[in-house]
Amino acid sequence: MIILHDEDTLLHETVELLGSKLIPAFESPSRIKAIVQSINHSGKHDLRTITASAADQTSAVELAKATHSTGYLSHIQHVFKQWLDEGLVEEHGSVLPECFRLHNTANSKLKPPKDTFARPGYYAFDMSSGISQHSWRAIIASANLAVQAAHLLLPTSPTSASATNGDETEAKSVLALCRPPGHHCSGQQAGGYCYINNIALAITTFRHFSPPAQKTRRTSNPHFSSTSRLKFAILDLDFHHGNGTQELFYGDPNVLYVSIHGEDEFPYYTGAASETGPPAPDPAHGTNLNLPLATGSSFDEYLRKLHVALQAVRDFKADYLLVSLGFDTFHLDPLGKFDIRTENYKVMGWQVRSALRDIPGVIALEGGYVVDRLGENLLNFLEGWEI
Ligand code: Q9C
Ligand code: ZN
Repeated sequence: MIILHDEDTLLHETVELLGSKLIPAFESPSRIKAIVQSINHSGKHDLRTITASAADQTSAVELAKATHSTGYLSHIQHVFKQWLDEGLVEEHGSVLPECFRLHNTANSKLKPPKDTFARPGYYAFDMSSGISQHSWRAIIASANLAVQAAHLLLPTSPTSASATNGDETEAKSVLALCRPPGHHCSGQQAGGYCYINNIALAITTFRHFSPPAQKTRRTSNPHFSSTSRLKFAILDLDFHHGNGTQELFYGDPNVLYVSIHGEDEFPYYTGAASETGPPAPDPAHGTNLNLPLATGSSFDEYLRKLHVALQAVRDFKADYLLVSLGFDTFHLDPLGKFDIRTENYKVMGWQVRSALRDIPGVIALEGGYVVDRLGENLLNFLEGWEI
């Protein structure tokens, strides 16, 4: 597997509340360090450590504007320095929100507060979205990894890994070691450790940089015109529902979002099976599939949902697959509640890949918080994938 990593992703280091105690965030730089160490030790994969150039960073920000508002991006970039200058945070501290935007009949068009201290609450939906001194660099490096992974799969890219391996049915895939993760974040609210939706940037990259011939594709479906836009299927395997990704593509008939996640868990307000896209006859009806799974579920129960998910992805006939890969489904995870073991990830990887072998895919890392088991869990998933 081609695996992309950028050391700048280690620069983001923040805190969160555990009950009423402020602790170092579970989403920590040590996660990526542990994964990289395991990959190196295995000697098995094509690990490419890259550094986003100034041009890459500019390009990632431009691509991010298709997903996030400029006010939001500017806030994430500058808020730490503004807090520092106003004495609201110490050099090694974190910016955290206080008062979230609230439903309000009198003023439906809420503007960001003028008060520097109040602004983080406008641009976040929870308190697991702190911003430290160098967070922005890590956030952009993380997004750039997803962008570069997409570039490697584009048919015309000079650095292309090429769409296939020579064998027509064997499409390439690239894993991006994204950190911070992305699937909880949509237009202009950080949350759940996410700031930029990395998967969405990969999709924007495919759309923006595909050669004209691929931008529109022929379809055999007589109900649509002879050409349609590129189609994408997102398979979200993180323990948590990817509310941000769902929100971004809910009305998009060319993007299928499928998620298996803990029922009634964070982020609490989304992820129900009833969320199937806009009502018919909207063309996006049916392009959202939530498969909530009871907490405590076994791997057998998980596999049953996975088969439903994979069948939906197959039926959608996407041009590209995006996998939001989280290891917080692990039985020991502090934030997850499924009974999934290390060896199960090999089966999981094999199941996904054997069902979707013909679709080129970007795999982006999301959650997973048992740091000293992350490496082996990921290696098992990849081993299954590459059988
Ligand atoms: N303070 C991902 O797995 N809640 N995000 C933490 C402890 C946030 C999970 C509760 C969980 C976010 C990408
Ligand atoms: Zn998660």
